[in-house]
Amino acid sequence: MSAITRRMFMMATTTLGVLAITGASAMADLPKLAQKEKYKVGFAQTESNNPWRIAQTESMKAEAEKLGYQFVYTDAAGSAAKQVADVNSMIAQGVDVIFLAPREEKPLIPAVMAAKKAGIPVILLDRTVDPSLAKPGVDYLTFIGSDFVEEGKRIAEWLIQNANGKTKIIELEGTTGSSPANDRKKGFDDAIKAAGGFEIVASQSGDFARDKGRQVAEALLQAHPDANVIYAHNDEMAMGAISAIEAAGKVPGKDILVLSIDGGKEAVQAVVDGKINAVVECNPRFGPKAYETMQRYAKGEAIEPWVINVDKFYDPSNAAAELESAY
Ligand code: GYE
Repeated sequence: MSAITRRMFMMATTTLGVLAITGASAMADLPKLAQKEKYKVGFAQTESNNPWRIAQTESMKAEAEKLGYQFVYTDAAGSAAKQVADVNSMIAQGVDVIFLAPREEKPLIPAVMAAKKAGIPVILLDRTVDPSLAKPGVDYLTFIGSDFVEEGKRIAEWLIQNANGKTKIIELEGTTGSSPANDRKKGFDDAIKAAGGFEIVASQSGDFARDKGRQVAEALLQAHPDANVIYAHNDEMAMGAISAIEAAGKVPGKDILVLSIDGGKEAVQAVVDGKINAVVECNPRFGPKAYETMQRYAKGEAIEPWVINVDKFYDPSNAAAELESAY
């Protein structure tokens, strides 16, 4: 390299460094997306074993149909390995964009990188990937989803205000290695520790699933008969926990407080019925925002690294009034 070209190269790298910080032009690395009337979009779903997932798929599909887009859909049935294969098959089918709900933070990195290499923009939906291994605006376009740390913190704050002497907590974690499980735990645990006077007597994964949640809650209630709070990382496990509490001859919502995240209709109804004490919403209706973000990118707009979904909060003060609008 001559002195001049070396100097120019150094200037370019410094400029790139600065641009990377400003965000917008960091997107230089990303695959481009042409402006078109109709797109062929791929949605790589992680599993379909709960109402949240089914509502999300429905929203993605219905909105694609409304726009006249071709919708390529896969369901990884709870397997990260299958989800990587699903993304590869979408690449082979030449979709314009891949919407990916990554089951776990690390195992889906190869899928994100393969799409980037193939020149197909990826938008992460509802869960994200390990930020030290893949970055928004560089390896994938953006993450659309909730602030899970905040969700955990909001539930903890409700408990801190309304515990009434109930301080022994069982935590039912979501899928191990998934971003909502990691972050809902962090947000809740940190706030509870900072408040003082509470004890998390057990914290175990129920894999975001109802029956697993019920089984884990049953075992943990037996091992910790003095537990009087159950915090579940999603509604499905909270509903499972309610069955476990009732099977133990106790009253959910009274003897044992039940806290949840998702805010589907069944859970909001359980708040009305007094079986769940508080729920943070995590709305699965992603369709409109997903395609709008894609279109903004095609138009050449700078896309923010995180398109944040704003969550509602349900407790006895508003559950009855909000029931109709819950998904
Ligand atoms: O809370 C849960 C689902 O990733 C935000 O995954 C999502 C979570 C949601 O299976 O019910």
